[in-house]
Amino acid sequence: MAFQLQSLPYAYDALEPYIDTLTMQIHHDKHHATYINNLNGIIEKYPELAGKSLEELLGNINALPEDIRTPIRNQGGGVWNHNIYWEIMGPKAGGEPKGKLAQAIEAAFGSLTNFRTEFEKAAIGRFGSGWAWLVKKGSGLAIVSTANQDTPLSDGLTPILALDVWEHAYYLKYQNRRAEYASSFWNVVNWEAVAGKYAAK
Ligand code: MN3
Repeated sequence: MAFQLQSLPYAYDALEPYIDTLTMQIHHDKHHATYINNLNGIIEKYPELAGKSLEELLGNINALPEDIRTPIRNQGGGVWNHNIYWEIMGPKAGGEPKGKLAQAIEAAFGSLTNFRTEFEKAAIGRFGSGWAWLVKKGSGLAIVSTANQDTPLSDGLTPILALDVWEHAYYLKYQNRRAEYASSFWNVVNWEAVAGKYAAK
């Protein structure tokens, strides 16, 4: 069965004023949808890959036929990365993580404030297009950034928080001010969703 575009778990205007409605419409309905269509176009030509999950495809890219490794990394990554990005945001969100996740962040980064600073640095410092991530790494947490639609899944890491820093994610509202977009992001982070991903597996 072909991959389906995951619906936004909230309305297009739910993240206002931090992420604007038009950006959400174009980002989800055009950009994300295009990755889905392109990915399905690739899989169609390789029936042996049909039925594999994105995690299976992206977690072991070198097992794929050589000519589709880069296309799957780009298009499959584009699908998976946006799925988690929508999932970890929400309306009336923000605030602080609680419980075990809060403890793990403190253990890895010293404090929540320090974590935010380091995460924003990863987002701002990514040259060109890409992502900033909080990932499970071994028994702890780490911040990484990836280029383009590369995903930490391909490095054996488990992402639990994602920030899209492609210009399409923020340019209509923030123009060249990526730092402002990154610091506004904390107002829409759904920490319960992040904690759910932290607790999984
Ligand atoms: Mn995007």
